[in-house]
This record gives sequence, structure tokens and C-alpha cells, in this order.
Amino acid sequence: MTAMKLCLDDLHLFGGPAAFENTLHVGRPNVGNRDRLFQRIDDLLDRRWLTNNGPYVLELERRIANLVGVKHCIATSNATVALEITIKAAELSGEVIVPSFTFVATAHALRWLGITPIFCDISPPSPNLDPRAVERAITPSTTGIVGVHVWGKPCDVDALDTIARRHHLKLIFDAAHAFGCTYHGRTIGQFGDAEVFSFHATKFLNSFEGGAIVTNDDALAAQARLMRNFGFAGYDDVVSVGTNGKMSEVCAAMGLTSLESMDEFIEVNEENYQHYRRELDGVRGIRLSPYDERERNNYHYVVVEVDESATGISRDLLQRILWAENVRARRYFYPGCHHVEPYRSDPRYAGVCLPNTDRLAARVLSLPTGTTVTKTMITKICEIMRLVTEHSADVNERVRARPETKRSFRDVVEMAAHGR
Ligand code: T4K
Repeated sequence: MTAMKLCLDDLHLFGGPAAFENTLHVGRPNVGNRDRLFQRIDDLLDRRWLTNNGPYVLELERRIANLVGVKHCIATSNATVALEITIKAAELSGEVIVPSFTFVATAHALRWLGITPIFCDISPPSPNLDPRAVERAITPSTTGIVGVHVWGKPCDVDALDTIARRHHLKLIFDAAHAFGCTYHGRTIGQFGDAEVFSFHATKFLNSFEGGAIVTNDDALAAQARLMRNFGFAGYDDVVSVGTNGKMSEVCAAMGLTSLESMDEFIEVNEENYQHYRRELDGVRGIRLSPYDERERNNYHYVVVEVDESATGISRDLLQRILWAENVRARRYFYPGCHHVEPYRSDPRYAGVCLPNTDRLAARVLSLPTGTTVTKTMITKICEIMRLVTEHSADVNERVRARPETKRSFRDVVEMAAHGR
């Protein structure tokens, strides 16, 4: 790490040394106890049982079901497949209401199954579905609602549940970010017809790649189990259409090991979040997206909203400045699903207008956190944000004046993708 950034000349964009020698990512994987992991990997190799409902998968499913407080947990190869299986097992068809402000996998899972995602707006300050907009979007073709607990912040579960019951719709939650979080004190995973977690490498709890469906619905769970394994009910006995959504033993071994460090991960994440909160206090126009302290949170995402009218710096310029310092801040979930393909050029979405989604997508920036990020790093990141917002007019002037700093953000992304 380099010395303090005291003036604009210290910024890498204007010729100074980059703040960090190695790239700081938003979501570096949390790794639990390596000895336990290697021991488990040894065991599974000795057993020569590598996938197809092995003992580690069964143990992981049992532990997650207990922790969440549900009857069934079906571990999968990732959350996208888990969503697809859940949507199919719940027999959704026609139109399903989803937020546009989410990772594109939520919408794609529906579209992949020939279902039309109907994008609905969010209700600020929450990044989640606006229940009133959901109710307005219901048509005779609507069969379900897929809510997303964005950044682990719970949806308005009660309101969505009331709407789903009133209109006889299925209710599923994409809880990819929300493992370990609560809504009104109850663990996320217990709600709707089913919920889906992601255990991707970048998630709060990871199994390298992985996901899980959790539900109290016996029939849905049975269907999901069949579908996860090609529809096999037993040897040579295929009873339904299915896919390959199985979690492997090595992934379950990582999942179990991560689970054992869950409290430690939450502690680190919360400390990081609180440190960002202190360090960003008083930085004009930068608002840290808050967690509801009455709930249990995993604090996995540290997100700021950049109000350009107050900072004087656009969100994208701030991101460019941070990337130049080797801080790979991300715009999760810009630009919103309805602005990407195949939805963007589908005439059915031509009139879609989601002002709250557009407004939030234009302001958000996810910042590095997790077990690899130290308080000193956080202080440094915040120091850069404070410096540029305090000298915003000068920053903008310098960017305008120096052609080499005008490089489009697309170029910067391309260069990063090629490791430069
Ligand atoms: N629903 C929601 C709401 C979701 O957010 C997601 C996934 C899903 C459903 C689907 O879940 P899965 O099918 O993936 O289980 C990432 C993840 O690939 C994706 O899982 C995640 N959401 C999404 C929010 O982020 P990218 O393309 O932005 O990831 P990438 O490769 O740029 O990596 C993210 C950061 O972590 C970087 O900052 C680099 C670093 N990294 C990444 C990996 C993979 C590491 O340090 N080590 C690693 O192994 O999508």
C-alpha cells in the first residue's frame, strides 16, 4: 500500500502511484479452516464417492435445513440451476413478476424456461420489489412472483405473501445473497413456497460453486430432487423431465467447512461495514446503504450510493478513479435486467419504465470487503473518496483537460479483463 493521498497529484489517474499494488476485489472468497477442508477432501477421495448424493452433500443439506429451520434442503451445483429447478417444480408458466434490479440470473432462469419475466420497480430506500407495483403488474397470465433479497436485505415478505395468496400465485425468493440473514427475526429461507441460496465463490458462504433450494413444501421438494438428477426416481426409473443440478462432494466439503466459520465471517464483515460507516461519515454525497440493525445480517455487501449533485463526481468517474488505484469497485446491479439482452431489444419490454430501478442502478457502487480486506485498506479507500469529492471541480477539470484520463470506462474494463 502507498502513503496517504494528500492531494489530487497523488491519485494514479493523475500520475501518482496506485494506492494498492495488488487488485482489491469486491468479493474475494472467504476461506474457512483449510486443515478441515483438506481432511474432508482426503476422506472423499478415500471413499471414492465424488458426487451423486454423497455423504457430504447429505450432511450439508441436513445442516442447512436445521440452521434455516425448514423441512427440506436440496443442494445444487449453483443457484441459477436451483432457481430453474424451483421454478419448474413450482409449475410456473406464462408471466412471472421479478425485479429488474438484480443479477441477470434471476430473470434468465425464467426466460430459459420459456417464461416471460415481468420487470417490476423497487421501493426506495429498499433495493427490493415494491409490493404495490407487483400487484399492479398482475395479469391473467401471471403465475408467480420471484422476490430477491438484494445484498441480503430482506424483501417486504409479508406484503408479497399477502399479494401472492390474494391472487393465488406462487411466491419464490432468490435468496442468493441472504444466507444467515433474518426477516422480522425469522431466518431467510423459511418464506414463500421456496427460497434459493447461492454458494458461489464470491458469496458470503461458498462451496466453490453451489446453491440450495430450501422449502417446507414436501411435494415441491420431491419434484426438485427428481429434477436435480435427470428425473431418476431409482435405477433405470425416470419419472420426470430433469437436468443435472447435483452438487459434487468436493463442493459440499467446502460448503461444510465454510459453514463452520460462518460466525467469524459475519464478525469480520460487520466490522468492515462499521469501519466504512465511520470513515465515510461526512463524505459529501456518498451514502452507505444501511443494514437494519434489528435483524441478523451477514453484512456481505458494502454498497454506497453516489449522489452526483452533492459529490460533484459521477458514480462512473468515481469508479474509474478507484479502479486506477487497483480498487475494483463494482456497479452491482447496473444497468438493470430490462436494459440488457435479450430483454432490451424484445418489443414486449419497449414500454417498461422503472424510474426507481434506473435511479439506484445509476448510483450504486459495491466496495471491497470480506476476510481479505483490512481496516487500513478501508481507510485508504475512503480517503480517496473523500479527497475526490472535496476537490470535485478540480477533478472534473483535470479529466476534461487530459486526454489520457478520458479513456472510456469500457476500455478500462477491457484492460482489466486482459489482466493489464
Ligand atoms: N441471483 C442473484 C441475486 C445473484 O447475485 C446470483 C449470482 C445468482 C442468482 C446466481 O448465483 P450462481 O448461479 O452464481 O450461484 C458474480 C458471480 O459470478 C455471481 O455468482 C453473483 N451472483 C454476482 C453478483 O457476481 P461477476 O461476473 O460479477 O463475478 P466476477 O468473476 O467478476 O468476480 C467477482 C469478484 O470476486 C471480483 O471482484 C473477483 C473476485 N473473485 C472471483 C472469483 C470467481 C475472486 O477473488 N475469486 C474467485 O474465485 O458475477
